[in-house]
Amino acid sequence: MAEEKKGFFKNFVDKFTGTASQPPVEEVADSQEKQTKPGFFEKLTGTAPPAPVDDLADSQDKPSKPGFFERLRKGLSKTHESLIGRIDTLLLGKKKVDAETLEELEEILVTADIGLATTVELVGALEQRLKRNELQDGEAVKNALKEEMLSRLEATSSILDTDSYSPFVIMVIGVNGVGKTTTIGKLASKFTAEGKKVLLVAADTFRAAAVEQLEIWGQRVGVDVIRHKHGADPAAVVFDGCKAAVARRADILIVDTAGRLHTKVNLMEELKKIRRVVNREVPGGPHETLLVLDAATGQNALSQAKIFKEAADVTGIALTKLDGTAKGGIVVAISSEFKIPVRYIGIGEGVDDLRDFDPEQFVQALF
Ligand SMILES: Nc1nc2c(ncn2[C@@H]2O[C@H](COP(=O)(O)OP(=O)(O)O)[C@@H](O)[C@H]2O)c(=O)[nH]1
Ligand SMILES: [Mg+2]
Repeated sequence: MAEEKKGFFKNFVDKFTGTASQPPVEEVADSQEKQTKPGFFEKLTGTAPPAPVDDLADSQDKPSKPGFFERLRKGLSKTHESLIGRIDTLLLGKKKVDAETLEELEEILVTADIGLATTVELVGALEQRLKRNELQDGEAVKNALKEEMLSRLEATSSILDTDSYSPFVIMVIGVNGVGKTTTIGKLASKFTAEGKKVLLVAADTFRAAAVEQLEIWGQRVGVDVIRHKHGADPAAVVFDGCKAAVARRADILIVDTAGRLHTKVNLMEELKKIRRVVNREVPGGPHETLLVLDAATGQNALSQAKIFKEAADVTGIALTKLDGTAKGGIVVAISSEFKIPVRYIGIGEGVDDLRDFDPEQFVQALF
């Protein structure tokens, strides 16, 4: 029976990724979990601790804490080294640029998680510029690359407007460990600070600790959490959450979901069921299906985007853990390959380590 399931699941993954060489999602999910070293809290509860209270205090903009741009730049420093560092070595001081230069640049981009399809596009655009004699020296190539990246990011970028519906329902999805619950906590804090009334729904009922983790975030940012017992039907919690959001006139309802793909073959069915319930209770909802991806997983994040996009109507992406990874180039790959806007980026575990994605700011910090 177990064998049969595995076979079915593998077919399912192959069907969605269109290739058998992609890592199966079970491995994807596993790798996510291995990435976060379990500390005492994790061992105790089987889940990750929310940010320490100090972080919350920090968010009240202590003068000593560097601004978001500085932290973004610092977070992206490994990506900067591996991508821009190598580009500089190739280009700086170059008096003459030719097809060979662009070939070498292509290799750097592919190995820096920009993704094959996007790299081919970017280099194609640079070749056009070369033909038009616009690339006189190395500096010009670097500037052109920056422009081409920015224009691709800007083409798909759009900030999430939560004012268009009330309650505005955000369904948060993604595999285990990518940072869904943490992102929800940060979002709840952000929206509350904007004066909005927020309500959270703990629909990851698969792990008791997951509900608890969301509740802790709720307490910290002063937002109510609708929950059921561990193991309850997620759709039933979502039903109650929607009812409560309407009755209490909440502006925003954020639904946390389970992501244990390797033990829940029918996860996609569960997500569809949740979606149907939301839609019945809140016309037009969910208004945003936010896929959370962990930047540190690089190409795995792309396979996850592919699977979820086809099965779950993803309308936006939150890219977490851009701090401390060399795989930040994945932002460009996701935006230009999937044409799904990156709404938010996460650069740390603290409550104020999440921001609206700003392509201009991102490219400035990266370069
Ligand atoms: N460094 C870093 N860690 C993050 C970020 N977002 C989430 N995390 C951590 O990733 C781990 C898993 O997060 P969690 O929200 O429980 O993931 P979930 O299983 O998708 O709900 C936790 O230890 C979080 O603190 C981020 O932007 N940067
Ligand atoms: Mg969670």
